Amino acid sequence: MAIMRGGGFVTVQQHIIDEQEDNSIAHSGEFSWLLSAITLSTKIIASYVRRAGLVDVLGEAGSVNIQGETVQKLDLIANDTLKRTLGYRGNVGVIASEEDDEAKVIADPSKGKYIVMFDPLDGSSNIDANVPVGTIFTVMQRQEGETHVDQSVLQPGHKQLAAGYVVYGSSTTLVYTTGQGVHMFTLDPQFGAYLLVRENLRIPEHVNQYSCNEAYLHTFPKGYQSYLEWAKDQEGGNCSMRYIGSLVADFHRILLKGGVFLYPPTQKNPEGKLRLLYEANPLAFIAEQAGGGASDGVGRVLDRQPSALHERTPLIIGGKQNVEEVLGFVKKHG
Ligand code: AHM
Ligand code: MG
Repeated sequence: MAIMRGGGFVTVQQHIIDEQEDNSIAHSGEFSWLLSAITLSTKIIASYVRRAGLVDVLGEAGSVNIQGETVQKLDLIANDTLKRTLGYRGNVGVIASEEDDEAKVIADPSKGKYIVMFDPLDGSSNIDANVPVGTIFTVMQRQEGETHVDQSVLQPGHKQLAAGYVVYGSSTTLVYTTGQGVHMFTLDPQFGAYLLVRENLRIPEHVNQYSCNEAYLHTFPKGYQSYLEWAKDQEGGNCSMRYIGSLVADFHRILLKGGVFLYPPTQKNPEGKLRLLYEANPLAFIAEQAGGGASDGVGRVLDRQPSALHERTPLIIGGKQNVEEVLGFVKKHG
């Protein structure tokens, strides 16, 4: 149910404005202005997702992105939509996307002081099968005295000012943090507004459920294999597994119900598959803000210094105790 305040609904813009005064990005009104570009984009993307099958948006676009992945038509629509709306916000200086080779400068540093990075349509290989997909985004401050934009985007995740995602599922849901808890909104399709439904979400500390593509098990490092073997024997065999194959949807379930998501290094992706800057970092920020944890198997995701825009990382993310359990095995067995 939508949460009412003073007899009225709370929209996402209103919620940001109401955030405490010591939060500079939220209080300045700038984040509200910037986020309104993202919410507008996600409403447009949601409308395409809802009509998939009726309009010509399903299937492959006939190209491959810089990461060697087949681009779907909806990937392009989502990417263009975000770039177009963010481009009209004067305070956005740099944008970087999973679908583009390089970060793009759209305003000089005196005006465009924010960097926005995004995965426009996470899990897009699932779209033809009507499985939830999503948009993940993060906002950072542009570095002072920036000499080259590529360097400016390579900041560790603990410097994020705000992060969030939208899941296009049975409903369209927005989750965001500016470092003051994690808040969730549902898009009311009748009003076209995101309305507050949960505030200060907390990931359960421990739930006996994991989320992992075990088809690659034989190529995981020993520590991950040992954890998965051990987990199945816990609590009298009452361990379960859920894997959607859209990171944003798997993470959203964990945020609400607990458990742990793992994408270890594999033979095919020795550095891990997921991208550090616009997949792992925003979700790690949200996980920590909700009392959970996120590790790359060595240390905290948010402390990792990126060296490339499309850098990949292994990812262990979810309930605090769940993540520590996995790390115990990874640190012991490698
Ligand atoms: P993408 O759709 O943005 O390229 O993201 C990669 C996706 C994630 O959403 C998901 O967790 C993962 O790839 C699934 O990979 P796999 O099919 O190897 O299990
Ligand atoms: Mg993705």
